[in-house]
Amino acid sequence: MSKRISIGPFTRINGLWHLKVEVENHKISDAWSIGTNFRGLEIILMGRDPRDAPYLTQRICGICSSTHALTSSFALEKAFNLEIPSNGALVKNLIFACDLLQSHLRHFYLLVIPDYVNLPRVNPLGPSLVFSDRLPEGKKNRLLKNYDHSMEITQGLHEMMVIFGGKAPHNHGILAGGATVPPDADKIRMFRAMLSQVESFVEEALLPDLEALSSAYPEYYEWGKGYENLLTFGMFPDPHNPGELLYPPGIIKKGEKGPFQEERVNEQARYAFYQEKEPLKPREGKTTPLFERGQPYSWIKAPRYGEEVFETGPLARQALRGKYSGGTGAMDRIYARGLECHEVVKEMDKWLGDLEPEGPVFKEYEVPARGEGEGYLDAMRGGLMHSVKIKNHKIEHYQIITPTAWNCSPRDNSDRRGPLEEALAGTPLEDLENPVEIGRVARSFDVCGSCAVHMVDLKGIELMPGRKLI
Ligand code: NFE
Repeated sequence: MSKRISIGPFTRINGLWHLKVEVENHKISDAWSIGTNFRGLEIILMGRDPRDAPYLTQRICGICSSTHALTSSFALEKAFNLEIPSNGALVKNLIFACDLLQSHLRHFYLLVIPDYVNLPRVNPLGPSLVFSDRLPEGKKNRLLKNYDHSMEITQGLHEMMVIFGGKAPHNHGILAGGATVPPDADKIRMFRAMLSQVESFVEEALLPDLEALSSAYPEYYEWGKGYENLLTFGMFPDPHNPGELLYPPGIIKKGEKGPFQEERVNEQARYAFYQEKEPLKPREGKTTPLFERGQPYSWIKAPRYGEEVFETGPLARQALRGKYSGGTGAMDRIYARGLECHEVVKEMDKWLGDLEPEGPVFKEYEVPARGEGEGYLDAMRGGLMHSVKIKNHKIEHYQIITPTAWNCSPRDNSDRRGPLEEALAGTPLEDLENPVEIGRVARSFDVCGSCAVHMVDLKGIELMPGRKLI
């Protein structure tokens, strides 16, 4: 007998989101990933001064804000034909790397761990799922201590962002043309001292906790696999080679590596609440909300690579660079994300050493009357794209495609499920009253509903719970 399970709002993710699955014989037979609000940033940006875009687009989200500043500034620098000073590129990378680390660490300790380890229950707001702990007492206690400590470490990472970015989230340090804060010996010394605490935490807490968790739940290397197609736009602009990225772009299709081709990216919206249904490239992309009954069920469009479905994230980056050689299951995503923390801390140490104290961080420029640029860069959760067209010195067109849009997209125009929907299909559920496996697989993607959509549509929310999906 089949059964429907509906979880909404789906918690311990960033932002709002809703998930429905169909279960047959204790196995998920189908899934629907539902973005429940509308993001209208593209509309807000029309007619604005292009230089505002890195600041305004950061407001999409609190957990990955700097990535929008970085990618937006990257797109604008292409539109302005600007080469920025290497010091500025280093400062931008340092700000973004702090944000990446706080996001990855918060994801592991605060969002993932409660799916696998029973935490002490202090004034719970509602009933939680019931499952038995698998970790031995000693490892569990160490993990719980590190859970608390992770909050201090991630707060410290925000404080590090403030050294070069003025505030966190939504920093003021990253903009088109470079950065706002020139490094000096004092700032570098402060940043380095705090970085060494992060490094110790990653090596002494995160890596052993990751090992303990993954060896206690080996079935999650098999569960949550999905299409096994991985995509990265590349990450961290190379401060010394303008136009190059330190982590290269690329794809892995069923185990085969290949180049990433920007012209293949398109968005499809048959199942999304938007007027334009046909596949559109980012340059032509439109954001015309249209709530309608019938097929559509999400405010997230379906980004596709040509006609193929790809997931994106740290696993794609690590696998493409030969740093991770496991599979593509839920635990592989979690493991690769943890390994990336270790690598990024080491990169940051190198970048600090490359900074030229008091050296220039910004290249002055005039905003051209016309121009156009696309920034393809990985955010913490995977490939992020900002596309801008400028006319009469103002933004005429802007489009954003976020990593969560890739990973948590609804079905596309050919009825193919999104990566997370596909990853859930086939997952066994032991206890239908406590379907803890759903959260474990879904959260391995580090979902962010805020980035993928924005701004609440009260009418939509009212209608959503009662709507028939199929
Ligand atoms: Ni709101 Fe984001 C990241 C972006 S998610 S977290 O990483 O862009 O899609």
